[in-house]
Amino acid sequence: MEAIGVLMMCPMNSYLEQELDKRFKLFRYWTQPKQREFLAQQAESIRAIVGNSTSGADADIIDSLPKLEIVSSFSVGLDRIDLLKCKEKGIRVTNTPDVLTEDVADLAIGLMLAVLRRICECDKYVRSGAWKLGDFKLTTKFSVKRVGIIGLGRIGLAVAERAEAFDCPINYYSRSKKANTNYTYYGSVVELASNSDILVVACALTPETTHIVNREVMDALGPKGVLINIGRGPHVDEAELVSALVKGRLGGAGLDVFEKEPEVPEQLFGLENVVLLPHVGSGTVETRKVIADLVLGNLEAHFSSKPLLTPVV
Ligand code: 8YV
Repeated sequence: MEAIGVLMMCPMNSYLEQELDKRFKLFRYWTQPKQREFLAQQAESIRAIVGNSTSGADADIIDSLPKLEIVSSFSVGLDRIDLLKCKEKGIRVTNTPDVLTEDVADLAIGLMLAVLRRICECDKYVRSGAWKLGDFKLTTKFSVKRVGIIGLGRIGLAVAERAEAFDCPINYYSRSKKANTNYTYYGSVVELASNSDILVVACALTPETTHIVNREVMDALGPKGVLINIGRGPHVDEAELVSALVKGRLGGAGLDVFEKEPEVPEQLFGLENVVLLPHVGSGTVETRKVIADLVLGNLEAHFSSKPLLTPVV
C-alpha cells in the first residue's frame, strides 16, 4: 500500500502520523506552503483523506481530488466532512464511534463537578497560599441535581448512566422520544432547560443543531443553571453565552469546545463559575491510540477491498 497517497489534513496524533507514513505515501497538508498548487500537483495520487474535528474534507478539497476514494476521520463527529458530496461521488467515509464514548462522558461529569464544586478555583486557592488566610467558601452540591441531556446517543447515554450513579434524575431532548429508556423526555430544548439544573450538549453538530443552545434556552436554565458543552462550539450561541455568564443570567458553564477553536472569548477568563478546557474530551493516551488504530484499520480494509470497520457512507 506504500504507493497509495494519503492526505493528512493537520497534526492530530504522532503515532497515527508515523503509521500512515510507514504504510502509505503520506502527504502532510499543513506543511504545504502553497496548498492550491500542491493539490493540483497531487490530484492523481491522493486516494484518501485523514481529517479530524478541526479539518476534514469540504466540498472544495473533495472537488480538487478526482481520485479520492475514502475519508477516514480521526473523530466521531462528522461536521467537517461534506457527507452529501461524498455520497454523490461514491466516496466512502468512516469515523470513530464508541471508542471515545467513555472518555468524553467521564469528562462531562468532571466538568459538572469542577463547575459546581469550584475544583479549579480551589486548586488555585491552595497554590496561591490563600488557604492560610481562611477557608474556601461553600460551593454547590452535585449529587441529586437534575441533569438534562441534549442528544441521547452513545455519548449522551454514557453521561446519563454516570450521572445516575450520583442519584441525578435524568431528562433529555432528542428529535423523538426513545422507546428503551425511562429518562424523562422533553420535546423542546427550552422545556428541557426549564426542568434541569445542569444542561449537557451531547448531540451531533448539524445545521439543525447549530445554536441549539440560544438565549432563550440559557434564560430557561437560569441564574442557578449550569451549561456543559462536550459537543461542538457552534452548538451554543457563544456571544449570548458570554453575555449570560457575565451578567449572571446563567449560573455557570463547563466548556470543552468553542465556536472558533483555539480562540476562546477572553471575557470568560476572569469568571470563577466557568471551567474552560482545550477540546480534550477524547484526549487520553489510551483512547487516542485506539482511535488511530481504527483510522488505520478503515484505510487498510478499504484498500484491501474488505468491509469497512466503522462505515458512515
Ligand atoms: C476528536 C472529537 O478526537 O471525536 C470527535 O468528534 O471532537 C474529538 O474527540 C478530535 O477530532 C481529535 O483531534
